[in-house]
Amino acid sequence: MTVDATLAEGAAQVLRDNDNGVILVAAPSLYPHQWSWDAAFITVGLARVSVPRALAELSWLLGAQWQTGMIPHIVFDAVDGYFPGPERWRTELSPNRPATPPTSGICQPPVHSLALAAIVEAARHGSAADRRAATEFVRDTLDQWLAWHEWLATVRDPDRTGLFEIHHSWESGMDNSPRWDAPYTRVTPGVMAPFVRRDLAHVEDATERPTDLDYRRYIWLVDQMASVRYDDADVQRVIDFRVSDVFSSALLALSSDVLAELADTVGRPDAADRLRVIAKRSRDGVAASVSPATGLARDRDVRTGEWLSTATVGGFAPLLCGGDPGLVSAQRELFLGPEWCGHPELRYAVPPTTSPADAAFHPRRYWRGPQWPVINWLFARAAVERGDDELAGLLRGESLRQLSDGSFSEYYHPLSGAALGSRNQSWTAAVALDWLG
Ligand code: 9WN
Repeated sequence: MTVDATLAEGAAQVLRDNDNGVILVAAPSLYPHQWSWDAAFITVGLARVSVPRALAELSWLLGAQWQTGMIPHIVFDAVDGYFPGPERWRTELSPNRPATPPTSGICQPPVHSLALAAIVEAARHGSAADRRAATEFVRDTLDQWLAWHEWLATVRDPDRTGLFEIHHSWESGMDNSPRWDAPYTRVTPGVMAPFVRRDLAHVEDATERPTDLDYRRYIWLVDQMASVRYDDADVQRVIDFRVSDVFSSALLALSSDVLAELADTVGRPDAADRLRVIAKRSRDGVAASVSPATGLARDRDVRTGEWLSTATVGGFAPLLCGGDPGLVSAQRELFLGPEWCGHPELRYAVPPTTSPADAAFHPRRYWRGPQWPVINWLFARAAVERGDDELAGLLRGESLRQLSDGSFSEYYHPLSGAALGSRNQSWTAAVALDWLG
């Protein structure tokens, strides 16, 4: 077997091992449930193996959609082992949650249309039955995906700024990124029920995970949302954390364009039009956030109006959603330059989550510096969408070198290349499989 074939077989094996018969768990022990954006990346990998299995994964996630349109960030499986589980989330307090299965009460970035498109593409090369199933799924579920995008674009962006807000850093998927440091200084946990973290039991070293103070803030926000039964308007009123997320807004733009194309293919120009309105507004919002001083896009603290300027990978949002060619080419240069992928001390030329040149950079701690294969995949996928095959090829090549250790880790030390976090992480295996496909 060639090196690539061995790696692909290893990745496919991880997906088989993490399949519990209903869902693919995000990771074998650290994350024994279905996560929203993980499920999307996992589906991209599954589509390479089996179109029906890929459809089943998305279908399960969609089955947990809230009445508001929100797709929850965790769909809980009937196992224990993760904190916070359903008993801390208490989403049964909300009339909008699905009757079953239990879910968390927040969302994650909207990347699901990329998974849908991957299924349709795989089906094009598959059997007639695959093609029929994929088309029917797009047609039958389109309104649900549309409701999800519209919820983000309206309820989460009441002033139609083009940047939607999040109420917990878990919603960004980049939990402890320095992007959120300033807003978290304004989250001061009060008296709260005690809790025990379970994540630290599953990593080699506690410095790979968020701190205890981070966790107190995370759980405080969960309790605040539960205190108002996850009512969207009330949460906006009481929550200590309201931040416009530029990276996720760029993903909303990209995903809305991709979903609009799919809507056209199933004869839904009405939905396509609505999605293109969202895509344009989000893309404009991302462009307007770019700092003239640094060239990076910025999040914004809704509570104070302050732009947040830490040099994190979130600053490359325009490379995800595209837009003005001048802006995209300036960002591309910065991205490949010496403070980012071209930093001389990096083991692999893929984006660190925080620039090594920034004071907040930490090479081991989760989203504060390590490189995440799924993030590399997103930039590569977006480059393909823009016709930038050169950038996509660079990211693919370097990512596959990084993944050649065969551990399919959650994230990697940007300087030494060491594997960090969970091993056999489903989404890592999935993007490897897609790259090798
Ligand atoms: C909280 C599952 C998830 C990813 C997130 C990642 C991590 C959870 C945690 O794991 O977050 O949602 O417990 O740390 O930050 O992006 O979706 O892989």
